[in-house]
Amino acid sequence: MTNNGRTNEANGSLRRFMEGLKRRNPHEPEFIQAVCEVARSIYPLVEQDAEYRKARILERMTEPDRVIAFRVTWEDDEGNVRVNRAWRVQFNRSIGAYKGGLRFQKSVNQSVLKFLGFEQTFKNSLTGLPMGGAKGGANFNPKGKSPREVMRFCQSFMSELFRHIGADADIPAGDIGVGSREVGFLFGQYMRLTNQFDGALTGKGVSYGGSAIREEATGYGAVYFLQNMLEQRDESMEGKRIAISGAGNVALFAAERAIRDGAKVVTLSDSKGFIHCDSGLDEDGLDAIKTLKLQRRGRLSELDGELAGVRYENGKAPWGVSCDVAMPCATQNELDDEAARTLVDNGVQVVVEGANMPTTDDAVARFRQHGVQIAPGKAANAGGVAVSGFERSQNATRLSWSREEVDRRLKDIMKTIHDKCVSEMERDDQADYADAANRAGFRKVADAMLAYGVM
Ligand code: NDP
Ligand code: 2IT
Repeated sequence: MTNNGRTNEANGSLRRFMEGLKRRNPHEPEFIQAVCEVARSIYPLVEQDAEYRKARILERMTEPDRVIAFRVTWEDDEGNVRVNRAWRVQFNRSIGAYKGGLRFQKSVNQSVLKFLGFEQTFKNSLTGLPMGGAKGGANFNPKGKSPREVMRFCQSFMSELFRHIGADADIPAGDIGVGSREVGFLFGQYMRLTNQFDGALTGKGVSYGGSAIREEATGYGAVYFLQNMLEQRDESMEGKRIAISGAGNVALFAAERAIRDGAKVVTLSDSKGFIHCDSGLDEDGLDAIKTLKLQRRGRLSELDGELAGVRYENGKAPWGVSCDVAMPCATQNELDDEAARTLVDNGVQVVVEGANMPTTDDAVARFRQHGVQIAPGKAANAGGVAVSGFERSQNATRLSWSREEVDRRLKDIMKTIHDKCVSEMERDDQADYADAANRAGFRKVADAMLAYGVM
């Protein structure tokens, strides 16, 4: 058969695979989007390998090991009984115990958690640490809830979840709406129910088994990944204009690292609008924003006119501001084609995904078409789960490592992930960072699955 014939046949069989996936998972657009993006990159590997094909590796990898769904009942401060829906998606444990965060947000549903669990499997593989993929959460909206309501919700949530997790079984952590306060409530209830103090959750406070740098890890790691990309281009962070979206855990620590490393952070955003500081935020300004967002749980709009040189824009995303680097660090599909077009027109060179799947498919296509490099979330934001892996190691050995040691290991892991991507790109000059991350993450999981036989 000619090369063209083979390509057509491969495209046909990828199309049939995607049609089957859509039929089996109706009403799950985020999950289908995530699989489609990965399948396009790895299909050539599957096609070339008779063992992968015979083992139906792609069909098996796109079906979670199990999805646990449960009700969470709790009482609000007025004594009303409230009911939420919750899940833990245990996606794949071929290379280690299930590992991945918990998200509490009104919009959480099974599709979102399946996409996140699927991505997590590849991300965790890229870290080189022995961790499988999982994700969980609930359609609970923490906004406007009192701390006691959040505590009661977390305790009720854990009253079901505890039987499905464990230090060597499944290790949850934080994600949107779940930070160190929530992990504290969750771990307290886990301990009460199991009578165990162990590493069944990560993201714990440092005084009760948490790791140094876990809070900073995702944002710092994304900036370390960017530094590796810039080095590859013979460029540096100095003076780079970086537009960041989000003002949560990932965004704020990405901003901190970027400012300390000489870049100009020109934007941050929340779900209501964004702030623009054309000369670049300084550390004092960032500290004020951290206090507002992480401690007072307020809105960026409260800063309007409060910080010198900072302007608030209501109801808009930050992508209209001219920048060299865009770092979407809020949520999935937050950067669409129109935003991509504006960024390209304004001269963006690099996009680093701090969030999971923040760039829509057509925005990715537009960036590719214009030679803008994209660091995919599963590589660039892997620093968070990597330091969660370090937290597990510290818990298992009853030791705690210094900030310097964790930071050094985080830097090393981000460089290793970057270099794995570069060597995949050297194997195939058509591949970009996203293809490379998908392929590098895939091989390890696929080979472990083959080793176990048919299961
Ligand atoms: P946080 O809850 O700490 O912060 C989320 C931020 O994004 C908030 O500023 C929030 O605004 C904003 N946001 C949320 N949803 C939307 C939306 N629909 N439109 C606009 N803004 C929105 O979450 P994290 O920082 O932990 O997570 C951010 C992203 O990073 C997620 O994609 C997550 O999956 C990913 N990630 C997180 C890791 C971690 O360790 N925490 C690790 C790797 C990836 P507001 O303040 O108004 O709510
Ligand atoms: O998306 C992610 O990688 C996370 N939310 C962190 C998961 C973890 O287990 O630390």
